[in-house]
Amino acid sequence: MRVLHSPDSARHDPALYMRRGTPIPHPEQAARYAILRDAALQGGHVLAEPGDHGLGPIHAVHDPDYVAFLAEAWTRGAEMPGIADEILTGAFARPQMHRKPAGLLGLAGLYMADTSTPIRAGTWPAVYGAAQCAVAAADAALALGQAYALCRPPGHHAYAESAGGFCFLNNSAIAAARMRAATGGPVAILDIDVHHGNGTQGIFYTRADILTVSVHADPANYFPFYAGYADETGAGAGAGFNRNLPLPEGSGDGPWLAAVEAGLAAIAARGARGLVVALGLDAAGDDPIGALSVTRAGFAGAAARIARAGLPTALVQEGGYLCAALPENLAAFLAAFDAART
Ligand code: OKP
Ligand code: ZN
Repeated sequence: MRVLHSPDSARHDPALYMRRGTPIPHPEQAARYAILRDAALQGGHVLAEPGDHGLGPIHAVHDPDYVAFLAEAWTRGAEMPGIADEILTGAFARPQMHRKPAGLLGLAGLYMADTSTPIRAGTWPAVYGAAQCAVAAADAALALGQAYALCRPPGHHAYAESAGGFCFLNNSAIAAARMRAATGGPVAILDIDVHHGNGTQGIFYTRADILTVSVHADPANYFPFYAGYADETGAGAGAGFNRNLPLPEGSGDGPWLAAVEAGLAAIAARGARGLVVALGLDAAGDDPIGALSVTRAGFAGAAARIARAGLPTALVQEGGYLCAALPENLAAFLAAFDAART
């Protein structure tokens, strides 16, 4: 398996995160990058850096003004008196509030959904490098059959013009748009992160050429709360091209793999020419913020089923947080995918 990774990923290292009123160490730590990279290396996979494909593939799914905000925010930090290591606000625009303020602090609340996405000195190089990995993995998947993008920070909660849920640029969406442009489409995204891929759903909700399918813990009492329900099936030209498969909290391998199979069946029925897997590993039973109970055998089973779909496949890293199972589950997934392809 070709592995695309960017050392700049480690330059975004958020410190704290407010969890239910208590500051805790941010779960999406820079250490995830080296842990996932080393797991891939020890699995015998071939590591490569992505090259620079520019802003074009990013602008294919994101608002240019939002992208410019991400790129420039840190260098405008002097506008925020008292700023230390992070640009972050506690005031957010509600849907009823439409004005775009000039100042940096207000822009942060316009372009972010929550307090989990601080912008630090190294944030833009990290998110840019992750997006480049997604682009290069899409290209490699079409050339070689499959590739894995070690994206960090993750992306599937980012909308066209907002960050949130640890995500800034939607790496999976960027990869899918790249595959759509190269193949003529249609292409599909199968999101198996434990959290619903709300940003990805939002980006493609009215499009029929990029099918979005997400398997996740029921959002009724779990992040991202406000999207991810089974009755969200797409709108306009995209009606019927979004599929959500929420599972009860605590579900294990059996129901999770059944949902993955249902997602793959929906993708096969649409004649997809390429597949992006939003590969969160936080459905694992011992993930520190997960809500399902998937085992290593479960991840291997999902990988084999996805590989056997026979599509050019870009695996794009999403969540999966620090625990002993994290590198084991990545190694098991990549090994099972390769085994099912040979
Ligand atoms: C990003 B990805 C914990 C709330 C968690 C943010 C979760 C972001 C997950 N009390 N809030 O999908 O793994
Ligand atoms: Zn997640």
